Amino acid sequence: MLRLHNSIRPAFRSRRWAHNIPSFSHLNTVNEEDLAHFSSILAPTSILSTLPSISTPADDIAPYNVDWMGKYHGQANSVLRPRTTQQVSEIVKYCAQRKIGIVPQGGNTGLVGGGISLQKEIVLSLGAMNNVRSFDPVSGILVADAGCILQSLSEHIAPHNHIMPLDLGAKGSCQIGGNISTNAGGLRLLRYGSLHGTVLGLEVVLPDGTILDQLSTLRKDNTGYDLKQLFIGGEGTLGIVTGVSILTPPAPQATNNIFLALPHFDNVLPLFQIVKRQLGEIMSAFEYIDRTAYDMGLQHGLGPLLSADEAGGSQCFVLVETSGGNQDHDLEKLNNLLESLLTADEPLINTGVLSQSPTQFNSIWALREGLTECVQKEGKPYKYDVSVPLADFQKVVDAVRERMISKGLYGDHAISKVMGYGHVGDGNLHLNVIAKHGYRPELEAALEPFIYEIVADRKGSVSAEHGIGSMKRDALHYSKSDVSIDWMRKIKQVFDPLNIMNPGKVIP
Ligand code: FAD
Ligand code: 2HG
Ligand code: ZN
Repeated sequence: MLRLHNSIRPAFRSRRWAHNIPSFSHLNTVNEEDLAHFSSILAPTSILSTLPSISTPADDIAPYNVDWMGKYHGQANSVLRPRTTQQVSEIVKYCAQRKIGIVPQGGNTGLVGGGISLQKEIVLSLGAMNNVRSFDPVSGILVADAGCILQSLSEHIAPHNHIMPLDLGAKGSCQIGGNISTNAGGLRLLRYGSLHGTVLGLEVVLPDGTILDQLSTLRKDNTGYDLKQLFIGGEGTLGIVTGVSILTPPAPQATNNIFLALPHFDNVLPLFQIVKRQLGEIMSAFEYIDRTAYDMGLQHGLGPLLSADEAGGSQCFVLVETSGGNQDHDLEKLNNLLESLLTADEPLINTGVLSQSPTQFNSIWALREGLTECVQKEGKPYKYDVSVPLADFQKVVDAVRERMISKGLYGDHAISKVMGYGHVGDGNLHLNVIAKHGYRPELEAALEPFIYEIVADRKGSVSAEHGIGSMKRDALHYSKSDVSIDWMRKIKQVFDPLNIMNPGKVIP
């Protein structure tokens, strides 16, 4: 019989857990008169609406009303696609007068339901604002419209030997404005830090339509409160980011990666210490994949990076990337690392592979980056993006699986897989719980607040990098004190007293 480990069982039951339905009685729904006004601001092709005067086909508006996972379904009857900051400002000014709720939407790849309207708020999509405003190859400072797709920005600066300071599996669809609004972490955070450090300036349309121009390109600017920080991770609740100034690092001269198979999860921590010590400044990523996630990846055509024999007997896997200045020097370090790991008296790894070509380098990354899409093919995912002490990563995953077993909810009829992967280097676990045949209230009730309580017991965070959105609004107090939430409310009130900007998101 499988039992919860005592060490991981939540110590308390929260009496505050409830999904509250936000009241939107203060807001008006978009009507024909509003559409007529929007038509005076925007070109006809920039307005989509199910109302008779526009009659956009349902299929064309549907993608704006459902999130990437198919978990959150919106009810917006109209979508606006402005091309300029001035247009955004005029739209917002009008919405403030008319008390129409606005949901800013970027690439719609968010994983917490933040970019989907909850009732009938209008969707303001930034996708048509996609110009690079300037790039200085000497300083590496890029200024761009918020709707630029992350990958296209990478491609724009690549010929100048620079890279974006963030990289994520959604790079082909997510927008820099969405990245900033969610304070996305991703695969390069270990090396280049968070957007709170790399974003130098923002242009934001505030909830009354005022344009806040803080599009600074200064590295140093200590002139009072740094307002832009509020919009980084603000999830569209304080304003609409329309322009971005961001510091991009020079492309590393040499990048390599290795993929390691570990006999046991307990080896991850000592391995992390050794890898950090031996690779020093060239280590740029340390990513974790548990056995369930690895096997799922293989089933969906990722890899194999190791033969079945080599991978057999391994409980988990680690991807290490180096980014340095000298290929020979970096390879020597990596080879020495692998040799010392494999010849140790009590080896921490079963085996490992070092990529020998750009193709192999990419296929090692493809396994890690492709997991989110594989999960999606397996069923409907409940995603918990948590910060917990590294030593607890696997215990948390096991505890959740055991809970579902104990409730009779584990198996193809309900939860078919529970797995963990993520950014070990950042203490960020992606716990994915797959409902094979779709979302069901009793599955969610078994998972929440159970998981949030485990996280709170460990003084972790219920959102390491994906944000709060509507999914975790009522779980915010597991990671933030009442005093913090109170001050968040006060800040929201200062910026958005009418509560029109992404209402019902983030703030409980
Ligand atoms: P959307 O999903 O459109 O919006 C997200 C939130 O930001 C919403 O609340 C929305 O209202 C707001 N918003 C969007 N644009 C603006 C704007 N211009 N102004 C104000 N508010 C705005 N996240 C990570 O942190 N790390 C990862 O490694 C990672 N990998 C991912 C991999 C995949 C395959 C997928 C599908 C998602 C991944 N994510 C990851 C989730 C991540 O949050 C998003 O991919 C990304 O940052 C959101 O950008 P977006 O343009 O799609 O924003
Ligand atoms: C990642 O790190 C993303 O791959 C997505 O943050 C995480 O699929 C997930 O849960
Ligand atoms: Zn992640």
